[in-house]
Amino acid sequence: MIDLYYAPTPNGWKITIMLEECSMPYKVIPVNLGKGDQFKPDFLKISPNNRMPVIVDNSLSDPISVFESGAILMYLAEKSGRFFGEDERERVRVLEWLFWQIGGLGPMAGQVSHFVNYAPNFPGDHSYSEKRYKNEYDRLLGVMNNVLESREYLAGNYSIADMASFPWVTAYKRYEVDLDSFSNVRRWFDDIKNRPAVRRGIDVGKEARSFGKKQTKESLDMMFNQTSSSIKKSAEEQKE
Ligand SMILES: N[C@@H](CCC(=O)N[C@@H](CS)C(=O)NCC(=O)O)C(=O)O
Repeated sequence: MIDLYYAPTPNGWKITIMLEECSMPYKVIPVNLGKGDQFKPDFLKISPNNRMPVIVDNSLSDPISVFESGAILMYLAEKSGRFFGEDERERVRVLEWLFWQIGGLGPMAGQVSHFVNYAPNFPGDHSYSEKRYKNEYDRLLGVMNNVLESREYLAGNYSIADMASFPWVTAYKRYEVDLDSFSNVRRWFDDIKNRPAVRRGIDVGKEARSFGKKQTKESLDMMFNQTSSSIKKSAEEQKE
């Protein structure tokens, strides 16, 4: 059985979608990010970057933990033998688009989300930063639209690259993006949205979703005032 340390956010959904697509049994262990579960010493042992998702594969005689959503997707794709390309050439395409998501679409969309959903809680003029990230998100959707002109999915067949990218397109309305102006992305998005496993994956833990909801001062501090001392503090508590 796989333990999944999880909160219902786009990075978490990547993994619930993959587990559902592969029909792999898993147990969800909720990580309450607004309350600081990501700094608990036991969590940091398996996730030194104080982020979820993380999995622990207990089906092995010596259980293994994996953090970083891209690494988890690759681990699960290798374990299941699915969604990782059908030959060497397609596998390279899967890697290209998976890393494109991990290094580009995810972080940029994450920043758009920050400026749309959370920055208004902080004083100051955020318009330059918001525009900078919205433009970059727009550029990346354009890149995706181009590749999807000649391919049904990012790497050819449906793969972990699509499962990684889809969650970061779901919030397009809140990010004030007209998805219809990216017609290939719109077709791809609607197709993936209608997959039963994707719907099940996105529904996992939905009652704990917090985007767009009013944040407490405590949860804003927990999420957006992190420095190296946040982890040091946790390491010190562990020693006590
Ligand atoms: N690069 C990481 C990013 C994971 C990430 O940013 N997770 C967020 C939620 S979407 C998190 O755990 N945030 C906790 C925090 O900010 O303290 C991955 O792909 O797994």
